Amino acid sequence: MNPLEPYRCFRFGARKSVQFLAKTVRHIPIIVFVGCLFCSPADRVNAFIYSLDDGTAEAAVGLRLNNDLIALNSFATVSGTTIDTISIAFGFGPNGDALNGTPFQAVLWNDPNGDGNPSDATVLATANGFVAGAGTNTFVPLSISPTVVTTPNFFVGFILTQPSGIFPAALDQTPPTFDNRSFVTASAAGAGNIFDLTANSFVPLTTIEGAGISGNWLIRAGAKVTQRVGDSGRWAFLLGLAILSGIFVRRFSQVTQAGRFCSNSDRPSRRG
Ligand SMILES: [Ca+2]
Ligand SMILES: [Ca+2]
Repeated sequence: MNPLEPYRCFRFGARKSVQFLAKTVRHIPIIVFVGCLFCSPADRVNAFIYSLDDGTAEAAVGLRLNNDLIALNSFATVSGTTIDTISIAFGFGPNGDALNGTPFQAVLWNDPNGDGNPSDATVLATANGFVAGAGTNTFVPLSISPTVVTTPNFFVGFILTQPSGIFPAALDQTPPTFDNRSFVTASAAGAGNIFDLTANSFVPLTTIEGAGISGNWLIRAGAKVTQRVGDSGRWAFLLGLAILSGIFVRRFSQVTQAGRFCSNSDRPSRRG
């Protein structure tokens, strides 16, 4: 009698194969569940304040004549930013209280070429308000239509027609200050241009350092920043798949080894 039994060997291989598949696939629901649990991304919204100042002004900047003054800060955009508030603290000086009640317009600009310089800035939103708390480091918040910023930088600032000899723009000079982040420009009263900042000729658009003064305006932007969370679960999922692949290879190797042994004449037949 031939000691080899190919038919029995085939049955044994099939049974092992079924066991192998059963042991392997039983991990799949767990891995898929964990992967779905962590891979299901969700949006997390956080309030965020864009600011260059420490909340206290050491100086204030203004014009000797009654002209339109425009002051603005540059910020790098955090991904997922929606600006909804512009807050400004106004300056001080002799007759600083005369500023209170002065109308102003808060402005949000984008930065089309993303270089942090507002020479190409485009207006995204505005809001009108009145100066209050001048010279007291009190921020006047103005709500704007929630605006998503898609450029790498953006600018927030104000335009107002200032009384002569008043210093509307409050400046933080406490170190550290940030160069090339605060800008100023001016035009004749009523001629200030927020849509083309380079068109203001009384004081051409410049950094505050370019005007011989260092510091940063007390001008802030309030934002909601939306961040996608749960992406880290992707790696947990991939790790699970890697483990599953390892189990598959290991068990496949065992089955292959068993199959070869079964078909080998060295293995005695159960019938033999
Ligand atoms: Ca300060
Ligand atoms: Ca630019």
